[in-house]
Amino acid sequence: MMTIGSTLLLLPLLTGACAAAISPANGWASKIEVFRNPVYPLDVVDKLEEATMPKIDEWMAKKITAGKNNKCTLETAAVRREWSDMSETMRQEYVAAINCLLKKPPKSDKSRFPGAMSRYEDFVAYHMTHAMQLHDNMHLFGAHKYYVWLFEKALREECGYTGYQPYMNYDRYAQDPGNSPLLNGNASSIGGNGVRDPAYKGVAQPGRTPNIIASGGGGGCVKEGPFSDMVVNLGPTAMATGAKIPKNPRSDGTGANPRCLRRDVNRNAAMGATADRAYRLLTKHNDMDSFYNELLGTPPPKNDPYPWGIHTAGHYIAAVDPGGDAMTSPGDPLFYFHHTSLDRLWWIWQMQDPENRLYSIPFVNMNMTMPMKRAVDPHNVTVDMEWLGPPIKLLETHDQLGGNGGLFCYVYV
Ligand SMILES: [Cu+2]
Repeated sequence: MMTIGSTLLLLPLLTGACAAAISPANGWASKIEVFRNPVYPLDVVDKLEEATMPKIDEWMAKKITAGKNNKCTLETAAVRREWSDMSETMRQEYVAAINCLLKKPPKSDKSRFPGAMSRYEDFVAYHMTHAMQLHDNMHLFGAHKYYVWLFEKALREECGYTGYQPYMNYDRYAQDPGNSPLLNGNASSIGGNGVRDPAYKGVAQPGRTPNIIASGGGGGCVKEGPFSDMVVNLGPTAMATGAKIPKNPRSDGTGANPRCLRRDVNRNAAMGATADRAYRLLTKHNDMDSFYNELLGTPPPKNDPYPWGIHTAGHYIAAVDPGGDAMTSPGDPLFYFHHTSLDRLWWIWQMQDPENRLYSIPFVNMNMTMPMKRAVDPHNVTVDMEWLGPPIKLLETHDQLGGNGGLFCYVYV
C-alpha cells in the first residue's frame, strides 16, 4: 500500500486539464486524499474517472458560487475507496463493523419480520419487501444510493467504523475472483468461496446466449474467513437460485430460518463486468435510457461469452444464498460492494455532462416496461426507507455532492 502525492497523480492529466482555470497545485488532487495499491495499474475506467475529476472540480466551484452546494465541497467530501486500495487494517475494520451490525438487535417490526435477527438484517428485510420500488426504472440508481448510504451510516454511527463503504473494481478480480483480496478467505477479505455442491448448476439467463451463468465450483456453505460463521435468517424467497436451501417457515421468506452463508464465487459472472465493458457503457451513451439498458444487459449483447450486463454480472459474482436471491441479496455483504460500484459508474457517467445528466432518470427498461411509472412526475416521488431512514425526494438521491440537504457528500477514488 502506498500513497502517491497529488502532483504525480496529476501528471497524466496535465495536458487535458490546463485549459481549465485550475492549476495543478490547487486542483482536485490537492482536495482529495488518493491511495492506490501499486499491484493494480489504473484501468480504462479509473483513467476516465481521473480525467473527469477536473470537470467535477469545476462543477463544484460553480455550485459553490451559486450557493447550491449545501456546504459540501471536495475538501469535505467523504472518500469511498476500492477494497484493495484500503489498508488491510481498514479492511479488517470494515469486516468487524459488519460483524457488529450482525450482533446488534434489529429495529424492524418483530411481528412483520420475525426472521430479522440483527441490525444487519433490518436492511435485508427492507430490500426483500420493497424490491419492486427499489428496482423500477426510477429507483434503481437513486434508491440504492440512499440505501447503501444508510448502511454506511449504520456502520459508522452504530459500530464505530471510521472509513466509508468500499467498492469493488470488478476488473481487478474478474479473472480469478476466488483468489482475490476480496474473496480469498483471508482475514482481510469478506470470506471465501462456498464448498463445492454438485447440485448447484448456476444461474439461468433466459433469452441470453449462453443462457446460464454456469457454476463457478462452489454453491455450499462458506467455511473460510470472515462470515464463515455468519447466520443467515431471512429467506429464501421465490426468487432463490440456490440448491438445497432449507425452506423458510413463512411463505414470503420473512420468518427465522437460521442457516449458513452459501456462495458460488463465480468467474463466469465477474467476466461480464470487466473494465472494457464498463468503459463502453460509460462512453457510448448520451441518454439515460440507453445507458440504463446496457447496464442491465438489455437487449442481450451478441457474440459476447459473458453477455449479462454489469448489473447482473456483479450480483452473481457471489451467487447462491442469499447472494443469488434478488429479494434477499443484501444478506451477503458483497451486495454492498456491488451496488457501490454501480453507484460509482452512475456518478462517472453523470459527471461527463452534469448539466444534462445529474437528474436524468431512466424511463424505459426493455425487459420490463412499467407504464404506470412513466406518467409519474419524478419531482413528486419520495424514497421512504421506513425503519432504515427518513423519506427523501427521489431527485435528492441523484446528487452525491450536496443531495439530501448536504448529507450526501462523497466522491469515489
Ligand atoms: Cu437491489
